[in-house]
Amino acid sequence: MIIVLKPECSKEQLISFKENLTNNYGVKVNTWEGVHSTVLGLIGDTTAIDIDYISAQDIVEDVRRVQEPYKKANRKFHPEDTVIELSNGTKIGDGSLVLMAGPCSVESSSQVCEIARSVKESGAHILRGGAFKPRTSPYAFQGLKAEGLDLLKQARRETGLPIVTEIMRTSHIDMFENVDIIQVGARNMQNFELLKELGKTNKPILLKRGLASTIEELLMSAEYIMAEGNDKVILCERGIRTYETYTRNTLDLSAVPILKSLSHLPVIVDPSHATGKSWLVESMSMAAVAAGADGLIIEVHNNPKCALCDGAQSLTPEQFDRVAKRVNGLKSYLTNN
Ligand SMILES: [Mn+2]
Repeated sequence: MIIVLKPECSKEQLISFKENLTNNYGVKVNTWEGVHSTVLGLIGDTTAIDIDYISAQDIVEDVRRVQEPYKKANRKFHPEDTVIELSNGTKIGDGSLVLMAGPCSVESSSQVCEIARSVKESGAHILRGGAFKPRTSPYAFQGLKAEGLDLLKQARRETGLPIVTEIMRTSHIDMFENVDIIQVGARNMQNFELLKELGKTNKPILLKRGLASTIEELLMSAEYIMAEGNDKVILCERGIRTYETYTRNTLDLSAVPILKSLSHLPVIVDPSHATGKSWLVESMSMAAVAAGADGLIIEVHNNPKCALCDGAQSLTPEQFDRVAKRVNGLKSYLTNN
């Protein structure tokens, strides 16, 4: 962290400010005294220093971080990739391509079980499905809730596929005890109380990027979970809101290599919510794999026209089968060349 002091800063103020920094944060302070102003360079772990507190000091002209404000999610302090292993042996982040597929919402036993069987046959490793749905309108279908969780577990019993589903509130954590991966949706990416509670569990957490969140904000949200002791975080790029209206969101594929370089956590891509259009899912899935994604999460419905949620972006089982074949083909080409 670099701090530029105002020209009028006195010797006494400088000494007491430096003492304050050393005593409170345990950092080493280097000082460069120029003709017009003095510059301080803080060496050590500055993650706990509140940049707003520093800039609020009368003698401070400017302050800038040169180190990322996250530590546990930071590749600098953890160079090896994090690999998350589920109880059935499925690994995420080990260099393979993990496919998560299933309906936006769980609607009925036959619906979710039929989709689970077909996506498994196409090579999916994990079944996705929403039981609690964060909908833009309070009048839209809100999900089957607890019954939806039971139906996901039924589909898991029938197919052996681990399940990933979204949590919306802290008080539901106990209900998610038997879920394999807990998803935090885009709208809850900065629900810090929820993140902290999930950090106290040992469940893998699929953390989606908020629709108006920066890459650094996503990593800071991962840091919230990890700071409580849970380092099993999977990052998910699902499109951000821009001025473009043709697609539901704008898929920020550059986030994939950037996140992989800044962090050791696995990164997956959701081409369904990123585009909102089923015909774009295949090309964006291919692009995500080429960009280095560790996996994809794709919405699949056995009858998209009648889906209670997100039908326009859902693939049919046949379309998913084609996408799975193409991304797996691309992945093996990239691995061997
Ligand atoms: Mn959806």
